[in-house]
Amino acid sequence: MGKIRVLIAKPGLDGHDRGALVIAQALRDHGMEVIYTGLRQSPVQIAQAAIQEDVDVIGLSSLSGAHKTLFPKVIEALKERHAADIPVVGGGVIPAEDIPYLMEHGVQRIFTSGSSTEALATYIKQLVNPEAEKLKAPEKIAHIGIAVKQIDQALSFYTDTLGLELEGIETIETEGVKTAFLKIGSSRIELLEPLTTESPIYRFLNKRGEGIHHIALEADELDERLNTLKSEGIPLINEEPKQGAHDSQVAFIHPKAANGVLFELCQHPKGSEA
Ligand code: B12
Repeated sequence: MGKIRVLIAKPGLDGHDRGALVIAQALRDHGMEVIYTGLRQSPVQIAQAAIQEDVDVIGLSSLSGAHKTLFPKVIEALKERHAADIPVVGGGVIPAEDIPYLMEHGVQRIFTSGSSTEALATYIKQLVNPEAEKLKAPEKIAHIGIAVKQIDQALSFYTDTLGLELEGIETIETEGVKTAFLKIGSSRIELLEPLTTESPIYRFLNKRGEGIHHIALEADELDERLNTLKSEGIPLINEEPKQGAHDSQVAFIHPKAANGVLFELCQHPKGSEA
């Protein structure tokens, strides 16, 4: 397959072209051929340029607030010219509540300020070449980890008050923790008690007190997933999987990637999970 060809276009009458230029350069750095239309292009001009240049993708940038009018007009103009198969993505200053409207009107995806250009490049490669391996989104919450001082004291709330079933107690020496798993539907609550002062749970309790420590997502193909996250510049606590409870392989994503929430990716041996 040759180089991916992208048209970056700036519809509208405003002069905000920094974002479009940043994106154009980033995609070039990822080996794509980028054609930039320049400022103040009408939807029809954009559609014509995309067809003439035979691009694989169109990227629209808008900071003027007119995206709800302009983006669907570009898609209309493509349809009128029998070029509706060229996918359109967008970015700029776009309030979250406008995104569903734009998707309903045919925009494939919106990248707003702060979004990583690595993630955009990966997305475009997959959009243009869907046969390329795509990792599935995690399908369920494997467990929610709660840091407690002592499992023996904490347990009765979960078993007696909430009526959850205690599945088992397990010690994870490498982490210096004792864990109790309580089943809730097909997910679990994991109580975590520190066994040593070196344990991350000990440090957490000292700093923040008892409470939610992490959310674990069931995620297969963990090695590949970590590589993808790394290539997208997502900060990881573990770049390689390590041993978790129940013979699982786990890795933690740094909370600064996720609004202060510590996420664990957790892969169980095939066939072992309910
Ligand atoms: C810099 C700036 C300007 C500069 C523009 C310089 C230039 N050549 O671009 C100047 C000073 C000229 C300017 C002028 C005006 N501005 Co101004 N400006 C900004 C500001 C502060 C930053 C925009 C920016 O460059 N960000 C940096 C770039 C890299 O980020 P970005 O564009 O968001 O791009 C990222 C993503 O959005 C995404 N992305 C962007 N495009 C695309 C495209 C694709 C395909 C993809 C996948 C992703 C993607 O990826 C990028 C990287 O992460 C914003 C406020 C803000 N915080 O956004 C206001 C802002 C855009 N401006 C605004 C306004 C109102 C104006 C003026 C009308 C002010 C005035 N009354 O004169 C004038 C208009 C002048 C004109 N003729 O157009 C408003 C727009 C309001 C709205 N949307 O409803 C904003 C939002 C400020 C505000 N909060 O009110 N502005």
